[in-house]
Amino acid sequence: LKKKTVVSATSDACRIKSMFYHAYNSYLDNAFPYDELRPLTCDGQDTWGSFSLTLIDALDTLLVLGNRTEFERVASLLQDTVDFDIDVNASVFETNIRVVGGLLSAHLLAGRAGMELESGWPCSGPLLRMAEDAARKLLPAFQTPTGMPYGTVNLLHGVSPTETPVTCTAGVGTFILEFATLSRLTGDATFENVARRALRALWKTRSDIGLVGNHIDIVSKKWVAQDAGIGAGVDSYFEYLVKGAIMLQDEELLNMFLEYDRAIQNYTRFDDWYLWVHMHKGTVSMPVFQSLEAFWPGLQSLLGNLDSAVRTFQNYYSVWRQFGGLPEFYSIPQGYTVDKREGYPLRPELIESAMYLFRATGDHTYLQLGLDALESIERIAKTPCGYASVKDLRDHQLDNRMESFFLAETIKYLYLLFDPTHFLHGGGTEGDGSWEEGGEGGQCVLGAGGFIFNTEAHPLDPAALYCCSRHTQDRRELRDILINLSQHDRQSKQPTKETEGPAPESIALKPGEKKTPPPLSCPVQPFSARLSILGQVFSDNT
Ligand code: DMJ
Repeated sequence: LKKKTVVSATSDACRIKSMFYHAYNSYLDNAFPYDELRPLTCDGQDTWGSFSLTLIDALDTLLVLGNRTEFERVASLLQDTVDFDIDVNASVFETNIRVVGGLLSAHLLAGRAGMELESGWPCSGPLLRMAEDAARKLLPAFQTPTGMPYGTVNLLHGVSPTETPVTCTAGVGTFILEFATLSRLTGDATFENVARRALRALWKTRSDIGLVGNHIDIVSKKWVAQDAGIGAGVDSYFEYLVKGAIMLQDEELLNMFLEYDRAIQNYTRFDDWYLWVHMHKGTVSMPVFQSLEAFWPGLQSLLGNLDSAVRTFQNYYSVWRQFGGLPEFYSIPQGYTVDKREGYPLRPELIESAMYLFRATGDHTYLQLGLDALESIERIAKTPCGYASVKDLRDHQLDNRMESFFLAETIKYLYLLFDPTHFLHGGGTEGDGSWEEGGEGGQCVLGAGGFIFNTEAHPLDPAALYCCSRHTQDRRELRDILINLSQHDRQSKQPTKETEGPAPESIALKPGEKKTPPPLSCPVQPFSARLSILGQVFSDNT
């Protein structure tokens, strides 16, 4: 039985790879450098910007599938061809999760791809600089009285004076993973600070019963759309509170989520479905399941709420079986699709949850969903030129669009579902075998803390964040020491009176003194401790 499972897992992995290359090669042949492939007309179009979005989004999937040479080729192609200095109005949210997230993840995986790395990697590198460049273009959107960002920014000119101040909740609260990663890798705190400011401002706007709505005026702080739920417009805000808490070991974020979760369970959950309710009254406004909500069981499993995750997954899987895909909206009382929301744009969320739940339970139900998804997509959405969004699951009409998340997320999660020993799942042996240079002269066990996927399925490595923060801290300490030394040198040349004051506090650890260990630890000591070991040079003389 074991042998059979291995054989079929291998052939499933091959089928998923063929699916990827059918779409990917067609994008390169027919659509690059446009953002997206149009799979019915076999050409390309710009959608979310004008930055070869599909290629950026698909870059780390190449490595996930084991294609190091193509990963390296595309990484350098993107450096040569993509320019963010363009007069384009771009979504702050989409640019962050797809472009910044995609480049950050590729940067962090470059070591594993066997690419030549510059000496400061992972705290510097060309893909990191590209990610930073793109993220800087988004910063003007955060310059608002509340710190909550506008939804759209012009990459060249900043926020248009006529820009609407109404942003969806996810558009305010889905930055902490990418922005904290950027800050901690580069040492520039600006990104993490703006993301946190936005999160705190949003937190303060919750209703008396602890819920947030769907769209908010980021200047007046008034809720413009007051439907509270876990789907479209809100979803990744909750996801980032949980994943941000895990990646940054941050209790503030976790507590925010847990308080929301109490209200969500209380007001929106019925028979393990999640409905939409009025954020102030808690009364049901839409008894609808949205396909975007299917990330929730995966998130619950990350929090350890397995029973509830499994039951909710079963509800959503029953909808998949009914239609061979998840319609954008599904009316729970009617048990059918909602008018004008019958499409399935090849979204990843149910497969994503299946991956987490298979990892947590080992139950083959989740592999079955993976097989169902593979079959459906091949049968309904495949065209000679790629895979097309399904316009209507009832009659299988297609749309001339292949969203970049199909290669970034849907295929990646499918592949990872069928490869439970993949390095991205982390766990156990991973840290041992992967010593890699980190920071100048320092070593970090990259990957040792597992990986956190951003909401576009781009894996981020918490160990790299920790190691680069420490590297920055080391440099600051060294700078302070040198300043102290030069002051000390000057003072010692002055008459004795000047040197009689209290000794400046040593930066070295005192004998027996311990630093509180950080939640993730790298196998080297802080710079100050290393100095103190090297003959207590500074502590003895001060
Ligand atoms: C992706 O861009 C992201 O997963 C986002 O959080 C939600 N929408 C799509 C996938 O459905």
